[in-house]
Amino acid sequence: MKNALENIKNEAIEALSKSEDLKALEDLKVKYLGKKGELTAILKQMGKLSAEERPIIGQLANEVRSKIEAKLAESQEALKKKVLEKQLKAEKLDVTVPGQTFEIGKKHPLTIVMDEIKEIFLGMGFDVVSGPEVELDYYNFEALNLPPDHPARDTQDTFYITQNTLLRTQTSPVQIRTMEERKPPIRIISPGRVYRSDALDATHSPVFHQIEGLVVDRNITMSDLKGTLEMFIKSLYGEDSQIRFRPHHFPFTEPSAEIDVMCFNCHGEGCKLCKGEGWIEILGAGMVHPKVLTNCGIDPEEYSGFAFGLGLERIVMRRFSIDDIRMFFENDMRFLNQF
Ligand code: 2U9
Repeated sequence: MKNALENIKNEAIEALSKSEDLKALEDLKVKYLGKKGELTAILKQMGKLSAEERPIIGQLANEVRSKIEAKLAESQEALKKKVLEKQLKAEKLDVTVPGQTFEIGKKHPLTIVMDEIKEIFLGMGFDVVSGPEVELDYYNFEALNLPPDHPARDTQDTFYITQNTLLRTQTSPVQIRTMEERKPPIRIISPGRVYRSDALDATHSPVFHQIEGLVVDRNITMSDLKGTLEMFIKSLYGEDSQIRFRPHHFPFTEPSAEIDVMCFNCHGEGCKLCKGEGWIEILGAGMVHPKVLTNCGIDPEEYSGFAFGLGLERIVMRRFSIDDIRMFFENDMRFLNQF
């Protein structure tokens, strides 16, 4: 039995030294020291021994158990240390590495100017109203006093979806819908996308942005129109901006005008920026045609109004000296990062 104990001790210590992981150590602990382990098996034979031999073998067995437990603890400690070192190496964090910079988002140039114009009119007591981009022929043309054979209705200019649905060519339908839904006084602007069947080139895009405005109340006159637009242009281009009204014609306004702002580069002399004109066309406007009011259930004998419209891309291109409208939607970060 002495030899058996000695063999178990050597075998166990040898096996513990070779173990590669904590699970293997646990299995060896069960194998040698467990209830059904090899050491226990030997101790069960103690009954066969004489009274003199029993204490000797008992002590030897305890020494073998202690040595195996000591070796087990040492191996567990060594393995745990090895696991920790491996983990630390794998998870090493070099705090001297420079941080990752994240690109922060920026406002698109069209949004910058669109928001500026909205703020100006909100400051003058206007509401901002939106409406559908897929419109009925009625709201985009008929209600605006554009007769069925008017050239603007031609498919050369308009994207038709069906016989009487289309992509709106201006945001005027929003004003029509608002006049159907609200009683005067009305003071709104309607910014948004509009669509025209134009060939894409540096100055034309099939989709662009407009901002239209409408005021309807009692006793609204051309003076109100001139005063409001002058206030708007001075807010947008500075207090010393000068504007001029040129007579024009639109089917939905009478009288109508086109409004220019004096070129801020040459102060009216004429230069490259204003193509030698000295003045830059900014928007169109006029007194709402009585038929349009009537179409919306508003009595032109009791109420009057003015309306205006401007193209956003044209204004933004001039402000930032952008010479190709396609830059607005090609999402070139070299372009967008400049704003
Ligand atoms: C209603 C009645 C009248 C809107 C108007 C203009 C003049 C105008 C152009 C500016 C540049 C379109 O984007 S653009 O090409 N617009 O010149 N727009 S009056 O008149 C209205 C609108 C709604 C009910």
